[in-house]
Amino acid sequence: MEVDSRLINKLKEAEKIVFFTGAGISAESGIPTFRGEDGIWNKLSPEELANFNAFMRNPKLVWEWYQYRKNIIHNSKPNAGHYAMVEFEKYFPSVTVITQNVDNLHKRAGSKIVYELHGNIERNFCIKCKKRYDTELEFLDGIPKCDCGGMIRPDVVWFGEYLPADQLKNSELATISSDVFFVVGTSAVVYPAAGLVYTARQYGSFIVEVNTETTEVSKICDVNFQGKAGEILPRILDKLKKIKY
Ligand code: BV8
Ligand code: ZN
Repeated sequence: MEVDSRLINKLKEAEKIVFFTGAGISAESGIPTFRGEDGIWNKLSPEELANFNAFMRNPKLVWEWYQYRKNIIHNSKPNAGHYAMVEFEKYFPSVTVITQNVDNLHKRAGSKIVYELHGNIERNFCIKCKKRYDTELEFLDGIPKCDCGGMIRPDVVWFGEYLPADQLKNSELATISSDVFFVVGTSAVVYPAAGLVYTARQYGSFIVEVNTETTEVSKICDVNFQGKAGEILPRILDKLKKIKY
């Protein structure tokens, strides 16, 4: 894979780097994506799982789905793509990760600034009194209950729910001031997260897509690398090392 010379020239003078990531960055860690051929939503659609009404209608099914995913996540670890993003921090004064993923892998890899737009599967709270439960949960007949008697839910953003305002605001600010904006492993169909790519374009960032397929935003990116993030990001990093020394 030839690393585009335009990208290298941009990286030479860049100070602020943003990595905007989706499920594809965790695919090589063994965590299934949502919409690919092996996507976890092929069997059950997001509407049936990732929304509050679905949870109230069938909390046991939704918890089964999150426990299934948590189990996969607990047995997975960050991959070369996550670690390459961490290493970028050695070469630029500002590196920000904005993720749609709830799997905690960017933090486990060691990224210093991570904004989680859709929450984190390791965190939970009571829907009645909002008490947080970020440790092991006790399941009673398939549903964890709070000491107040309320049901506990995962601290993730479901369809129709607002994204955490601080995470979104900070993500927008980082995007606006970014010199190079990497879009990694996302189908870019979920809003308002995907809107960040258009914000990056509006403010003149150099946009680099890394994806195994073309996506909704491919045409507005300056450079498109078609392939696996765990292979492409380390190769870009190798090129970077040669110019930065
Ligand atoms: C909201 C839950 C305000 C957590 C998820 C315009 C503006 C605002 C809202 C909307 C709008 N238009 C529509 C909406 C509504 C809706 C929406 O966007 N619907 C879409 C589907 C049309 N948005 C919302 O409801 C949002 N809330 O707007 O609030 C509001 C409030 C009240 C009333 C009205 C409005 C909430 C969105 C969050 C939903 N929660 N998940 C969880 O359980 O995980 S979304 C779900 O999709 C995940 O969070 C995931 O992160 C996200 C995006 O998916 P991707 O990460 O991109 O994953 P995907 O599988 O799709 O793609 C993987 C990609 O990787 C592929 O391209 C593949 O080619 C690539 N790939 C695979 N392997 C590799 C790879 N790339 C590189 N290397 C590899 N090895
Ligand atoms: Zn409670």
